[in-house]
Amino acid sequence: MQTNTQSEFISPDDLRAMFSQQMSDMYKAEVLQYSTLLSIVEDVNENTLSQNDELHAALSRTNDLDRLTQEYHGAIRLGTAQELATMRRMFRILGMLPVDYYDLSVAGVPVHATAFRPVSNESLAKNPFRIFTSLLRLELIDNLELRATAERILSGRNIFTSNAIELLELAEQQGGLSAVAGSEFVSELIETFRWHSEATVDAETFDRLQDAHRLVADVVCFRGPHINHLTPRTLDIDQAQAEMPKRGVQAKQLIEGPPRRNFPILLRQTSFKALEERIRFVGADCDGAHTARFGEIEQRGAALTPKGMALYDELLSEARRAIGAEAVSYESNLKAVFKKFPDSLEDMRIQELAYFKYSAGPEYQPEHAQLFPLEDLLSKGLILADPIIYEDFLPVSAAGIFQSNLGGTVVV
Ligand code: OOG
Ligand code: NI
Repeated sequence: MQTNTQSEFISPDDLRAMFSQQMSDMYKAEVLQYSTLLSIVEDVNENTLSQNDELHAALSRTNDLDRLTQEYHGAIRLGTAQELATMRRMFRILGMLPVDYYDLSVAGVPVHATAFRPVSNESLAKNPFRIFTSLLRLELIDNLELRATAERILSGRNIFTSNAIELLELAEQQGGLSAVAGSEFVSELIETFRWHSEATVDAETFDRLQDAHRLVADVVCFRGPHINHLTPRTLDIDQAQAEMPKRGVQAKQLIEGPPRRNFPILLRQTSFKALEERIRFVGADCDGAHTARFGEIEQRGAALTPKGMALYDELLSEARRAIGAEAVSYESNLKAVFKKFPDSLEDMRIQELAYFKYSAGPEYQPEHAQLFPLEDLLSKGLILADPIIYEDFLPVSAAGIFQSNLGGTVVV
């Protein structure tokens, strides 16, 4: 365990590693299929690496090899701005800061979101875990009386344990936590994300909120923001997708994001369908069912420059427009449209579509510096250019993940 010798505080990176491990253990115990998903990803990654030495070398150069087996992200949905404000303070102790803004109301999902994640290369390399955090937008419920009911229920709940709040305040006052207090803080915070099968409302209220949007019921009717999925990183998402049904896991039909390529870009994601779980309502002998929790996998590729991102957005819209016009399969159409996105590292680099990290190759000597320009050094293999991995999310994909797990009812 690393501590900061000057202050004797445990580092936020270590706290985050503990947090993601405990979250994973809790989710494996709660959602049995998730363990199957993890073993699929492990097998596929092992298989992919054993067949591709170049990929193995590149991942080890960019520090990705060690973090492959760790969960990459999870997701929660909060009910009030106050909950979000306190969550921001909690995540800061774990070295997770809000990055980016995602407005999902444009896709009919009544939330907006950010992702709390490590930002420095060093922290990302130590533990990449991040949480996609959505905030419910009750103002998008048209029925004013129902909106007031939801507001009243949410204002009466407290999603953090009192110990978590105390330790948070201590951490903020001292500028950190000792190893002992830190590990207590993590265990207390984990409680916030635990699943509770007892709803906090009666069956009738649940149904009315569920009718407004399934997501509203999921957020409002429970004691806290249960973690709704965790996502490990796979090196071959198509292989993992094909493997899922073979092991009894019901996969979502489409992989979100760009098509399969030789050199992956951005983010491709797929999930298994949310499980139907028994829940208990307030009131005598009243049981019901709720579907919210699922498992997801993702394959990450190169981060794109604004120019590359504009091309991605343009091609994705083109591909989505074509659907519906004819009965072409989504995947083959996507692949055809994305032919316009160069699929070689050199083209992506020279056309400034993706970001790269440069490093000296094994044969590089100081005198080679005279051989500049860079292109000459690159072509001789003295300097190596590796794509920088995309660390954020994609709004259209996120909306697709939400919808496939909550049904497509639109409230806005
Ligand atoms: C979040 C869905 C978004 C992703 O990977 O894009 C997401 C949710 O369902 O709460 O996790
Ligand atoms: Ni996700």
